[in-house]
This record gives sequence, C-alpha cells and structure tokens, in this order.
Amino acid sequence: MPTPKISNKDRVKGIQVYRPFVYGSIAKPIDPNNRPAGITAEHTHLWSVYVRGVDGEDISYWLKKVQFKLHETYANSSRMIESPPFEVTESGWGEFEVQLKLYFMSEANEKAQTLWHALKLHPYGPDAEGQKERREAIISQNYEEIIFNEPVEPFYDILTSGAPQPGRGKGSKGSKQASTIKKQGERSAEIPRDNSKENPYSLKTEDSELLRLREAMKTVDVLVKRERGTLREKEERLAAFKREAEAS
Ligand code: SLL
Repeated sequence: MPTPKISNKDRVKGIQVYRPFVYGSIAKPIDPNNRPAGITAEHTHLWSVYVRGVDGEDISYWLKKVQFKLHETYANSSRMIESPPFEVTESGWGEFEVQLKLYFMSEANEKAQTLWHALKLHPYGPDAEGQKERREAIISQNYEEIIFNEPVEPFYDILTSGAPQPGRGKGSKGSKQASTIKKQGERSAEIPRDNSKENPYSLKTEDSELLRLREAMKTVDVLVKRERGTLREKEERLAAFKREAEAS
C-alpha cells in the first residue's frame, strides 16, 4: 500500500518521543519423562520469542504488528502477529537468530524497524550445569527504546495519549483517542520501580548501576590524585637535576 506523502510541515518539530519495550525469548527444556503430546522426538525445548511492553505495559497503541522470521527449518518460518501478545511459541532443538520486524500504526507514517534476537536454549555462565539439572527456563531479553523523531501530528497525538487505560476499553484507541484531551506526561516512558524475574530493568537496577558508577568514579579520582602526586615528584626531581646540571 503506498504510504501517503507527508510533508515536513506535518511533523512536530524538535520533538522526540521515546517508547520503551523489551524483546527476547524464554525457553524451557522438555522433560523426557513428561513430553507434551504431539512434539517431534528431536525437539528438546519449548520456547517463545516476544516483543512486549516493560512490565506488561500495553504497547499496541503504537506497535501495530510484528513479523517474526524463524529459521528455515520451521514450517511457515515467517510469522506475522497482528495483535498482542506479540509472540511466537514453538518447540525445537537448536538456537538461531530470529528476525523481528516491528510495524507501527499507519498514522505513524514510519517504516518498519528490524531487530535481531539470538534465541537462547542453553544456560551459560558459572551455574550452567546446575541450571541444566534443574531444567530452568532460559530467559534472554533486551530492553530497547524506539525513538520517533519529529513524529507526524496524528501519531504524536496517539503517542502522547498513551496506552488505553484499563476500564476505558478499546474505544479510547484510534480516532476517538486522538480527539480526547491530551494529558501530556500522564503516561511516561519511566521504567518500573522494582525488577522481577521477567524484567530486570527497573529504577532499582538503575540505582545500583549509578552507585556502581559513582564508586568507579571515586576510584578514578584516587588514581588521578596518585598520578598527580607521582607527576609532581618527577617534576621536582627534574628541577633538582636541572639545578645540579647548571651548578656543575
Ligand atoms: C543450529 N544453526 O544448527 C542452528 C540451526 C535450527 C533449529 C538451528 C526446528 C527444527 C524443526 C529447529 O529447532 N531448528 O522443527 O524441523 O543449531
């Protein structure tokens, strides 16, 4: 479908709207003694690959659909998911790169964006063996922010009106939403306060990261002071040598 021509004057100048989301996968090893029916014998894992809001936030007000491109060993390897949850659940035996193509609401007049996610089935790191034994789920996910640079007016309205509030129903979407009074800043791209198993990105994580950075800066300060001290010593010795050389 040809996209309507949007001239630059239809864009909201100087504005960038950020929308956070997470994408990733969760994989569970199949218990050989309790195999779900209808799964091929070679398949060792059940997995899902997904795109979702941070902490379950509804992102379908700006994200229209997601195309997941699986490895070609899968039948119908290209899967278009047109409504939330934007995810594909499958079984398999191997890891591969999944291509995710994010399509925005048509009002956005934005091209689809492509991301890649490496599907992880196997644990790694110091406790890999333990995790394997306990048949733990393997979560591999990334936090991402999409930046809409100078969005067109209708999309800016949609973005700033935010996700439909629970109880307000579907009617708050689309054209009706655009006509409601904008409460700018009511919805925010703030990350959640606490992290959970599914979502390691929180203000708490951010805080501890900041603390770590502050500690690192202190260390750098100490190192800089020490270096300055050494430099001063060397300069003093150099000056002494010079004086000696001049005197002799
Ligand atoms: C590997 N390069 O060798 C990867 C490919 C493909 C995984 C992994 C499904 C198989 C099916 C499946 O697990 N494909 O249903 O036929 O590890």
